[in-house]
Amino acid sequence: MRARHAGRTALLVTLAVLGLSPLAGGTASARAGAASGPATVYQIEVTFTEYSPVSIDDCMGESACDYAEVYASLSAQAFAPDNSHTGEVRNIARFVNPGSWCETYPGVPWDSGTGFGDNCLKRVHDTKIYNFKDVVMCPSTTYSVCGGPHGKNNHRIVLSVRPDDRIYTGVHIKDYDELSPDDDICKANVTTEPFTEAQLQTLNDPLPRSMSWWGSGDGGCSIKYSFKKIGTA
Ligand SMILES: [Ca+2]
Ligand SMILES: [Ca+2]
Repeated sequence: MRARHAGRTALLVTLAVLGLSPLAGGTASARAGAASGPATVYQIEVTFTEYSPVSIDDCMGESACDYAEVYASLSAQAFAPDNSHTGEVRNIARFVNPGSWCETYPGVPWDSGTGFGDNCLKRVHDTKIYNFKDVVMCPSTTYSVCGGPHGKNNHRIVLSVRPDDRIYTGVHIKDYDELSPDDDICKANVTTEPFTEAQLQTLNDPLPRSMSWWGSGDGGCSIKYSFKKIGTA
């Protein structure tokens, strides 16, 4: 769906091979349109910067109230005007069969290294600030499985964005509970307005953007992220 100029290009090539002019009988405006060509594709880097748990309330059994054991999925997508979209996902621990304490109760530290903490629940404390660059995440296109190995500094997603596209950025974090269904403690997401070509040409956030979510008595979140144009394709 994204190659929306391919058919036109193929037609022009075919006509050229046949020695025919696609402009025969055309108007000046038609010629101008044909000369403009496909829209430039901008490579926009979405960086997930910080996560801060807010008002965590996780009193279960012997657990304290102000920390949680989490797994998560982060997503950045470029949406075309027809709502077709392309993008990537980063996953922390796992949504399918979560609950692995991985030796350390309850959950491993946020910055546990690759290999030790890949699929383990991460322990986060209320109001502290956690950098997404420090947590091992795996790349994917879905929340449910990994598409590659876990690693730190895996907090950036590069999107191919055209003029009039919007960018969706979302973070879903869940708190694992042994004795009750897991709690949503972050479902923050923002979709931008359509970008103009001029905006895409100079896109480089001087400060991180922010989004927050508060949807239950179990906790909420504050998330920081940023956009930067790194090239064209
Ligand atoms: Ca809970
Ligand atoms: Ca919990």
